[in-house]
Amino acid sequence: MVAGWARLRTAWTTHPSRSFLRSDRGTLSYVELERRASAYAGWLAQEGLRAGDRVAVFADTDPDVIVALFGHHRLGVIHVPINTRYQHEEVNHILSDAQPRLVLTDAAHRAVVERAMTDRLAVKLIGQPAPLGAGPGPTAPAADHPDDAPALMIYTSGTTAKSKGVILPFRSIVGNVSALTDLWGWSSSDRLVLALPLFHVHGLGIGVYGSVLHGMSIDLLPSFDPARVVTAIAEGATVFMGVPTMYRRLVHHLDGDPPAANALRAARLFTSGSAALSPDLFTRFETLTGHQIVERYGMSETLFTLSNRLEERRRPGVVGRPVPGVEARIVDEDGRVVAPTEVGELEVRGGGMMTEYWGKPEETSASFAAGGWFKTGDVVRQDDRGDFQIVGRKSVDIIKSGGFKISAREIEDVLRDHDRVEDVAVVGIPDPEWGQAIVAVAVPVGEPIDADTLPEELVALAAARLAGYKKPRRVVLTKALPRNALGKIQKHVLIASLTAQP
Ligand code: MCA
Ligand code: AMP
Repeated sequence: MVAGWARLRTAWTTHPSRSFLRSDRGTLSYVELERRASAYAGWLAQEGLRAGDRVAVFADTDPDVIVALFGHHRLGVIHVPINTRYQHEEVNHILSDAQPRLVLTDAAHRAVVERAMTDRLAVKLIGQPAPLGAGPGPTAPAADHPDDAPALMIYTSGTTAKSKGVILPFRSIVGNVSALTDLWGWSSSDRLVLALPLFHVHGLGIGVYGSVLHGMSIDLLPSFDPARVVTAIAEGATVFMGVPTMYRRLVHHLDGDPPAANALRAARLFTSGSAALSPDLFTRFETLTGHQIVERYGMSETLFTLSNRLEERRRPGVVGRPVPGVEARIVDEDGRVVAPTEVGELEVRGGGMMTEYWGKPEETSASFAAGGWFKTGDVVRQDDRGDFQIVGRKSVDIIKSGGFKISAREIEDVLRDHDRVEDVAVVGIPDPEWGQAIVAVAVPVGEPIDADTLPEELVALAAARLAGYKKPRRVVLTKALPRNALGKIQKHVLIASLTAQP
């Protein structure tokens, strides 16, 4: 079976008469997708772009973002989506690192791009006037790409301050997404409600590629809205994918609207990923809709690694077994493989593996153990049936809020710029809505003062420089941070004391 580019290319040209997408901006068939992607790729080629060049996309969810993706694939240009919540410093880091030839943006984000740019870069408004227009123009014959050619570069946070570009080749994306969606029984009679952002692999990877690989159609929502999810399903959509925060809001909505809960019974499949789905939420959703959410686990670097099986009764808190093509093992602190029921770090191989962190050979090789095993940093165990449970993460410096991965150090670096901050630690504490909520613990220069305004100033500082979801939800002032004998901040101690006194 062809694993990579050719399979994707065949998939999106095999169903010309089918509807590909419904959105607030109208509908798009597979044939229109092909025509517009080809016209856009022709324009890019005329502008001198070649395979391996990068194009960054910093724009809200829109059909044109998907047209751009397939235009990039036709030419072999690497598609670099940027989180639309980012502010100029965060965007500047990505543009400096990825060195794209072109940035596609929309009216709402253009000012941020222009403020972010250090070098002169071509910037175009997505969808207008020429690049993504449906009008006549040169078209590009789809080039043949090796399966290992890079298709996507996804920026993700690690334990260090700056995000890294994960390079994903066609082989990994197509092989792994089709393996996962085959497990889930996706077929051309399914219709996906897609309300996840198009800049991460959950929405873009499973949502867009998965649909195309099966000739499915997508109801594309501009953002997550429980009422619109219900309407889409009432109108015939069959599949919904979300992060746990979305399910929490959906359950809240359905609690007050029994007919809506009933409408969801008609759907075929609900899946959750990107963060832990609490057993309570799983059960409440099943009670309301009759559906057992299929939970799965993944990572930008490895794509989709573990999933519940459709045919098996799901148990809350369990993320299932390796997706076909993926190998998984559990290792101890010294990298020795442990018995499956012991707790240890999850390492994975095969499947949707990245090829590298862009321009970072040392960090790339440090992230793999001998034999090509990727060190996920997630702490897991297998139950007696061989199913995996995610127990936690090795590093307290990585926080997951609402499905977004956040580096504690990036926030600390910003807060440290306040001239009254002597020391600061950022941690994630358990939170029912977001999974984890960001709390900053700061030591002010000198003594804390009565009615200190430092907490509000620190929140404002973070809000001015970082994406809104990285803003501390709470700031606590203290005289000193707990440190061990080597002087390292004991974040576990902080988390324990903050969790004890909400
Ligand atoms: C929004 N806010 C948040 C978050 N999102 N706060 C903490 N964490 C968040 N994730 C804050 C905003 O800053 C704002 O606060 C307030 O919530 C309302 O903002 P709004 O934009 O209206 O929020 P929203 O549109 O309702 O967003 C919530 C959301 C969103 C829909 C759940 O966070 C989301 O789309 N999450 C999905 C992320 C995702 O796709 N992850 C997949 C990664 P203020 O006004 O005070 O600033 S891929 C992955 O993890 C792997 C590979 C995998 O396995 O899937
Ligand atoms: P990202 O870098 O955004 O791709 O996030 C990947 C991380 O999300 C993983 O390393 C896990 O920590 C977390 N994650 C993804 N899926 C799940 C899940 N089903 N349960 C718990 N954590 C998850």
